[in-house]
Parts: sequence; C-alpha cells; structure tokens
Amino acid sequence: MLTLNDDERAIVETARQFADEFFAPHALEWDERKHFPVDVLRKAGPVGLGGIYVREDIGGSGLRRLDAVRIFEELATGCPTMAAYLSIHNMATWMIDEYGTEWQRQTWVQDMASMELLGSYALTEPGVGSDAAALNTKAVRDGDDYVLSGAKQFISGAGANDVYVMMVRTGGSGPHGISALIVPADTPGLSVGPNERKMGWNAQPTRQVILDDARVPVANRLGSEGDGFSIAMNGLNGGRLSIAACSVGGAQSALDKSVRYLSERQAFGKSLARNEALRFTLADMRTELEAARTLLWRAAAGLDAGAPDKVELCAMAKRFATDTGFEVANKALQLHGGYGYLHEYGLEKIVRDLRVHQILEGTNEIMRVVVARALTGA
Ligand code: FAD
Ligand code: 2MC
Repeated sequence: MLTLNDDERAIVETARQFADEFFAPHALEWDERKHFPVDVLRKAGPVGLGGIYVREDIGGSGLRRLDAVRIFEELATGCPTMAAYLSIHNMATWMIDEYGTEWQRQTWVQDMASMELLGSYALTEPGVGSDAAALNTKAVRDGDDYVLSGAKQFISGAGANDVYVMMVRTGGSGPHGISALIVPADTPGLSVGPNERKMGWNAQPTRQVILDDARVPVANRLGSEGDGFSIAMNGLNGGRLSIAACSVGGAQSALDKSVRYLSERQAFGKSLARNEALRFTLADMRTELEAARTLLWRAAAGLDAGAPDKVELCAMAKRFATDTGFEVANKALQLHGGYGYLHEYGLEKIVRDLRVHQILEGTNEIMRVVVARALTGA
C-alpha cells in the first residue's frame, strides 16, 4: 500500500500529466478572472477523471479511494481549485452510482462520468452548516412529485452545473427526516444567487440555490425516505479524503517551488538553500507533508476495506492533511520573501485556495467532534 506498483504509478502519472497540461498553465489567470473552465473540465471525462471510484459498467473508472487520493493530490499540483471541484463532482457521481436505481444510474451517472453533465452537492443552508441534521429545505409530496422550498448556501459549481445531489427534509426533525434527491439544474422554480466573492477557490463558482416550489419527481430520490442524511455522510467520508488530498497536492507544489527558489536566490554571499535555518524549514515541510500523505493513504485504505473506524480515519486525515497543507503552503510563501506575496509567483493563490479546505466538507472542529465522539462514545 505504501509503495506504488506499475499500474498505480501509471494512474498517478496520467493525473499529473493532465494537471501539467490543462491546469497549471492557466491556473493563475482563471483565479484572477474568476473563470470556471468548463471546457477544460469536459476533457477530464475521457481520461477517466469524472467517475474515478464509480463502477465501470456505467462508464466509471472503478478505482479505489486509495487511487482517488493519489489522483487528487496530482491534480491539485496544477490547480487546487479545479482539483477540488472535480472531487465534489466525483462525490456526487458516486452517490448516484452507489445509492441510485438502475434508471437513475443510466440517466445521470454515465453522463457525469464522461463530464457531459457537471454535478454539485447541496447540503449546507444559510442557517445550517455544521449542524447539518437540522436542515430546513422542505420537500412536500404531491402525487408523483416532491415540491421543494428553501435555500441551499455555498454550493460549489452552482449556476454552471447540470445536476445537484440535494439533501431535503421529507419528514420530521433530525437526521432521519432527511432524503437525498437528484435535482436537475433546469428545474422550474430553482434559481441561483450571485457568485460569492471569495478569498480563494476563485476558479469555481459558489452560489446560493433558491427553491421556490420546484417540482422534482419522486423517482429522483436516492434510497428510501429518511435515508438522505446517511447517504450525505457516506458521500462526505470519501469527499473529505479527496479534499484533503487536494491540500497535500497544493502544498507539495508550494514546497517544490520553494526548493527551486531557495536554490536560485542568493543572499549573504551564498544561495539561500545553503542557509541552515531555511534547510530545516524545508526538511520539516517535507516531513509533515509525508506524514499527512501517509495518514491519508491509511484512511483511504480503511474506507476501501469498510473498516469499522473508517469514519474517524477519514475525519482524522481530513483535519490533519488540510491543516498541514495550509501550514506548509504558508511557510512556502514566507520562504519566497516579498515575491511570495505577489500573484505571479503562485504562492499566495495556493495559500488562499487551501485555507478553505479547513472549513468546508466539515470544518476541522467538526472533524475533532467526530474523532472525540468515537473515542469517548459520547
Ligand atoms: P457554522 O456551522 O456556523 O460554524 C461556525 C464556527 O463554529 C466554525 O468554526 C465551526 O467549526 C464552529 N462549530 C460549529 N459547531 C461546532 C461544534 N459542535 N464544536 C466545535 N466547533 C463548532 N456546502 C455544501 O453543501 N456544498 C458545497 O458545495 C459547499 N461548498 C462550499 C464552498 C465554499 C467556498 C465554502 C466557504 C463553503 C462551502 N460549503 C458547501 C459549506 C461548508 O461545508 C460550510 O461552510 C461548513 O460546513 C461550515 O458551516 P458554516 O459555514 O455554517 O459554519
Ligand atoms: N458516515 C456515515 N454515517 C454517519 C456519518 C459518517 N461520517 N456521520 C454521521 N453518520 C450517521 C450516524 O451513524 C447516525 O446514524 P443512525 O442514526 O442511523 O445511528 C446518523 O448519521 C446521525 O449521526 P449523528 O447522531 O452523529 O448526528 P449529529 O447531528 O449529532 O452530528 C455531524 C453529525 C456533526 C457529524 C454531521 O452533521 C456533520 O458531519 N456535520 C458537518 C457538515 C458537513 O460536513 N458539511 C459539508 C457540506 S459539503 C461541502 O462543504 C462541499 C464543499 C461539497
């Protein structure tokens, strides 16, 4: 597990080539222009990046979570924001593949795996984030439809996507009153708010989604009524690993830039890479990233194996790798001196992009809640 065989290396190299060719050359410009490059995302389908851990009979790549985290790490070396959007799209696609009927799989998964349809995941609401089981968006049964009213907040990809996997309330309060629905983006009664102005993740849109008597067929429900919270959380277990992998990849590219920069930059009569204090900083960055990567692989293997502690492993890896990734990227910025603060060097973008990974897909405080509950049983 901890060393790659030839097949695993080939998968990683494909992802790296994709990142090098399609993400890296444009990442700074997309960030500056707040441009969501849908045309580039569509190219990810034919190389198997639209349904990485989706079954092969429907066009997925049928890979493990262990492969997925390695792939997202490589993609994020080119652009953490685009890698992160792909990770959310993959999570939504997997949820339909895993919990959907055959009709739902045929209708959506195939085209999502090929990236003809772009997916989003909609759990958070304006008044409900960490306490997700308290969500309020209502879905009232009317014949063969649900009628949706409410709002979702901070939805990645909204306004440019084709389909939402959306968690709504079909029953009483608490987690067991929640259902998961596949909601096409062109559903009448569904509208989106303005693109949020953010610190980072500028190359993908984040919008509110407003539901005003939006009708969705009951046939679009994943699983039974009341299964939605469990489906949402099971999607997030893997999602948390993928986001964490994006932090490791972004930070690795910041470290690589730092090694190059310190080797070239001269001060006090020698290259900065010969300065002992800075060498120790580089050594710690490498060590901490390797520790994060190792925990991530261990958690992914646990998720693949259905380990009894898979939820805590995913939470630990998400917390540790996103905190480590941010800190390593921030140190890399410091190592570049004033140039680290300039847009064109690419460091400040990585820091801005990685900061939000400590907040979304479950804040790092919530990750500690999950781990502490598992430890103490309460
Ligand atoms: P709150 O839940 O209000 O938390 C506020 C603070 O209190 C946080 O520091 C939190 O950690 C802390 N806190 C809360 N409860 C506890 C507790 N019990 N113990 C200790 N500390 C606690 N959501 C989606 O559904 N889909 C998306 O695509 C999506 N994309 C996003 C993209 C961006 C750029 C951002 C910023 C957010 C996105 N989110 C998305 C929402 C994200 O998941 C939430 O912001 C996050 O879960 C936190 O919820 P909140 O913002 O309501 O904060
Ligand atoms: N995996 C599988 N099942 C889970 C689970 C997980 N990670 N977490 C909870 N569950 C189950 C749990 O086992 C229980 O099942 P049952 O009632 O059948 O025994 C049920 O869900 C309810 O769980 P809790 O009793 O623990 O619910 P509670 O409300 O106390 O806390 C908490 C749940 C805080 C862990 C959850 O609300 C949470 O993870 N909050 C963070 C929200 C979040 O991650 N949002 C991310 C939005 S997406 C995003 O940001 C993107 C960028 C896409």
